[in-house]
Amino acid sequence: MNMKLSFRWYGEDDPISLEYISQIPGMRSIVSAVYDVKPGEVWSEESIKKIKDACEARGLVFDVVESIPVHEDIKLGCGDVDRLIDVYCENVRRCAKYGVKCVTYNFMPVFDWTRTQLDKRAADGSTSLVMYFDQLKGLDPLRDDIHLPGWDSSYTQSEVRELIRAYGELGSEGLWRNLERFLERVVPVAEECGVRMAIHPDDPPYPIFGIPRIITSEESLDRMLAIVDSPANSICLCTGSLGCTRSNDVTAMVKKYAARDRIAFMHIRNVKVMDDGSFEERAHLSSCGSLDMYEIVRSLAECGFSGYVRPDHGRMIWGESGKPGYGLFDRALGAAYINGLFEACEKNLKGD
Ligand code: DNO
Repeated sequence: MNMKLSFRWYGEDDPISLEYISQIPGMRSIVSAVYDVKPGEVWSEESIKKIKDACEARGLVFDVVESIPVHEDIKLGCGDVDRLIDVYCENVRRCAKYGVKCVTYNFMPVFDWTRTQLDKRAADGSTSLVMYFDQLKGLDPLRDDIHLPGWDSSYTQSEVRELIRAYGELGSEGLWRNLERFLERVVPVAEECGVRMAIHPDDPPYPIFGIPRIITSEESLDRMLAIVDSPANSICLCTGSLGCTRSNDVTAMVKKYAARDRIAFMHIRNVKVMDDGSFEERAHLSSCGSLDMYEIVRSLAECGFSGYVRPDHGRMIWGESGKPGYGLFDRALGAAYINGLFEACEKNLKGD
């Protein structure tokens, strides 16, 4: 198969061992990060090498980083931005030195992905992450104490309010300007050291509580790719993030960006979009959600896609507990399904 199958591993503290991950058929790459420093700090070579060595000892390759987090001041365009971007570039160089080929990041203000519940029980007893608009209604972060799952709990409520105010003032055009400044500096460095930067779309791809979100649609991906026209400025195309709004045609997006060689990394998972626009994370199979996984994989195979793919968030099944979305069992089932789709599509194209 052309694509490189990968799995996210949260380092030594991850309850899922590299040994277990290596037992998933076809598994090749580990997606990880240095977790012992804060955003905006330099990653020690020792920490990077430790991940590499641990992976190699299990026959795996550490060649994808998710994420080198972008410091809030870079997104806000305040404080010591130039120095923080220098640090970012240095981290890209250091990762490259130890074999990393793809660096995933996002440009979401304050919070990464947002859901209203992480353990919604389905009729079959499995649990998954959901976003129900009903549960958001009436909440106002400027007034209420809100701790939505997935939100960085290190912020105090007053810091959150201050950030929301600052981003409100900055607006989406301001955020775009800061993304431009970031990419214009980082992409040439990535290019030089053989790394592809892969932006993760905003999840979900619409503003929440008035905080701007800019990487949400085909139009915005076109705009971001045009900032620096280079394969080193690419997309981490997350089907579940882009696919949780009906206005995105995920298959068409995969076709377009794979044909232009701008997808460095695929996050594959399925979501069921409900009538009111709320959504539930579901099993990977096409029939379980709103996305056609066969069409998505076929579009990749048709372009000879040779980038990285990982099964994204799984449900919790078979009594497993742990980090929501990141258990072993359902993600392993997702990996097996992804293998099957790629094998079938690639063989079909060869006329076997
Ligand atoms: C969620 C992930 C995201 C992703 C970051 C990339 O589980 O897909 O948190 O890692 O947005 O920077």
